[in-house]
Amino acid sequence: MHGSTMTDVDAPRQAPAKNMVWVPEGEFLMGSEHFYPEEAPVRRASVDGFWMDEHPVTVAEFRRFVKATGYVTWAEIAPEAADYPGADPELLVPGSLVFQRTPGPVDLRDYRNWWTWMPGAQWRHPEGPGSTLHGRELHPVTHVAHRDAVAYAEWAGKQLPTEAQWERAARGGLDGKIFCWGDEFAPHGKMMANTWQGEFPHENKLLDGYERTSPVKKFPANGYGLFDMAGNVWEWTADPFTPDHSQPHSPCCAPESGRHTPDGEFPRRVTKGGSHLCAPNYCLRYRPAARQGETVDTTTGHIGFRCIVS
Ligand SMILES: [Cu+2]
Repeated sequence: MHGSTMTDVDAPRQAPAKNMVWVPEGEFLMGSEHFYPEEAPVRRASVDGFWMDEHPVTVAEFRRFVKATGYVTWAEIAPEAADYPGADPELLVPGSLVFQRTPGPVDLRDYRNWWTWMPGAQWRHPEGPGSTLHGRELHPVTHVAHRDAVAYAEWAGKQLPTEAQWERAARGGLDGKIFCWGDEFAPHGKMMANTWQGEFPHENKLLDGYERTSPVKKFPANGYGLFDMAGNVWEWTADPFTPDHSQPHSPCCAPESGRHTPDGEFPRRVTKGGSHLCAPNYCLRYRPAARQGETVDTTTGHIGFRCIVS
């Protein structure tokens, strides 16, 4: 329910699918100059109106897609040896990257301290073979590569958003604000998104109530009626990411798949929104301007997606 917000002004009468909300056309301020260089400069961008999923694609929704199509995700397929020069052959089995909280402080420059390549980890087993989706039907699906997100979108008759569409949507009509809801991280002490509270990556104070992903729609919607546009999971977009090697990666958000083609690294796409692993003391990427370039084959427990219809 979004009442008489500006979303109603130019909205076509009927949503193309359920649980989609209208993001109105218009100009907005894209980017930020207060955090990371890859977010600058602030510039005027404009998009046409479009429909967007009100929350990230859930486990239940993704399961329907897999049941209907027999689709096999990237993380379920053994990596090709040619894509991993020098890799230990024992690691060339289906798997994915799983976050593991460390017992104490670690060197924050080495993401391998908290990201583990885990054989058997995939969307059905987010923390590895022993883990299940029991009780997590309404959590965002994770461990999906870019092509898995595209395949779902095509099946659903939808598309992945561009970065500009995603950021326009995330801002919810609040131009130039730090967060999707304003400039204050926790207004009146209220947690507005599933992020990391405490010292990353060993101390999670769980002030938001969740250690890993959370069911969608547990935190307030933004001005357009969209949920989970900050935190919970990073979301794939359709846009290529232009790498700038002069800028250091912040590894809490950008584990490397380690996979390379004979021609070099797999291409990168922009991911948006930050995740449950984004910590105030370290990464601060639960903001609409924040962005990361992930290689298209990267799968983890903190990357998902949502779709649009334009
Ligand atoms: Cu982060």
